[in-house]
Amino acid sequence: MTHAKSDQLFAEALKYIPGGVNSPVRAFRAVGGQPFFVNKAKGSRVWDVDGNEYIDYVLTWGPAILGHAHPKIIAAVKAAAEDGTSFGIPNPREVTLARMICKLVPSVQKVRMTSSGTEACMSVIRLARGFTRRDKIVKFDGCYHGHVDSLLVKAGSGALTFGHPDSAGVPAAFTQHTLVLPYNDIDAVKAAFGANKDQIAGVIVEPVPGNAGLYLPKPGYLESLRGVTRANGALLIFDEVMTGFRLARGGAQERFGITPDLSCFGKVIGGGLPVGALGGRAEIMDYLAPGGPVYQAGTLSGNPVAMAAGIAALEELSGRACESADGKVPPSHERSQDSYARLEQLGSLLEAGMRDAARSAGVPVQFNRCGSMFCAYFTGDPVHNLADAMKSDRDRFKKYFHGMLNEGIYLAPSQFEAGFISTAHSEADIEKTVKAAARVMRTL
Ligand code: HOZ
Repeated sequence: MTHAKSDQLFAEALKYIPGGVNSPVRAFRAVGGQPFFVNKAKGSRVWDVDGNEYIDYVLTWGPAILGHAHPKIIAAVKAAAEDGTSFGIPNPREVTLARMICKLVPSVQKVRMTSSGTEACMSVIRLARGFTRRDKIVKFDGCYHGHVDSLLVKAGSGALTFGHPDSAGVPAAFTQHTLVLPYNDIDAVKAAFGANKDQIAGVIVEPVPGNAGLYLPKPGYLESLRGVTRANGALLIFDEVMTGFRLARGGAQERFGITPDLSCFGKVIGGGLPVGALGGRAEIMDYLAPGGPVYQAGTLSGNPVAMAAGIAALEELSGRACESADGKVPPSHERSQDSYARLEQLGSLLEAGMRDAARSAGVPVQFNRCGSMFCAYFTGDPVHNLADAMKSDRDRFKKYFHGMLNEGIYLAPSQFEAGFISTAHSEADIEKTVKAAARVMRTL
């Protein structure tokens, strides 16, 4: 595999772009080597500028749940762009996407669009504080809620990957109201509420944390979070930027049967264009300006082209369910071979194959999976939180990453990111991936 053209472009990029990239984890620094440059993506594949083809499990970090360049999304984007790329005044597509989200996610009665998941998380924190008139926010170590100042404390994703989970440039005063607790430890949450009576505005959590690899909530954990927040007059905020419309039609909250007060979305909701959103109970959402005192705004929020892509993606994922006359959407598990059943099927095939590959190679691997999200940790111990994730052998991960890349399989270039499967992946893709993993694992 040659990367001459990518290397040349990266050398040029380094001259004009800090680190040569517009988002740090893309730089490959956690795994060594240099990033490749992509100029085409279709279905489950991406092609780099040197003509190499990869089966893609990064999927633009989650959004491409239908695979790359889905024809319905491309058609919707083209049609919307023909009518104008931005109006800065209400457009009908905003209403359509908002109505779809409210139907698909019952905890969301009203929704405000943003242009990224980071913005959604930034605004949701302000809203929670404004609504409760309390200042403190609980977050969990290893969870990442975008590059929001007050939440860049023990953060996951690139912040963790590059060893700056508490970013430089964030004044200590900006994070003094952020309480950071270990995930999956409900006693720690109870203790925090005990020590900060009537001061905690809300608890923000990735219901299935996907920014320190991937680990799942222990049975009863999310239910307990719901109970403790409610008992203390605090809001439960689900950051579903990764899990929304991915782990089920109604996100992790549908999959685990929890009703948060507020939720943040991004990635899948934009069909590959920049869209984020925050939503929740109407009485809380109405605290946002212009009706309420909590200010929030955005020039490109509700952008018609981005809305068109999001509508097409959710329509394709949900079938006619979004538009049903009675407005009721059956939970995904009650529907037969739909997108989510397909993703589950592909996910379990990958999980079984990867576990087999590790077992026969004699390499200790924890293959964590939830629906179409996954992560392989190189440790013999189960991974339930950041401390467990940190036990993974990262040198082994690097070799695994490059071994897979050489086999034409593109995984996230960091131990602390999740992998994603799309409906465009095939059984043959999974089989090829598992066979490659079996070969690579024997070399670790
Ligand atoms: N925040 C993304 C990973 N959790 C990375 C985004 C990117 O580098 O494009």
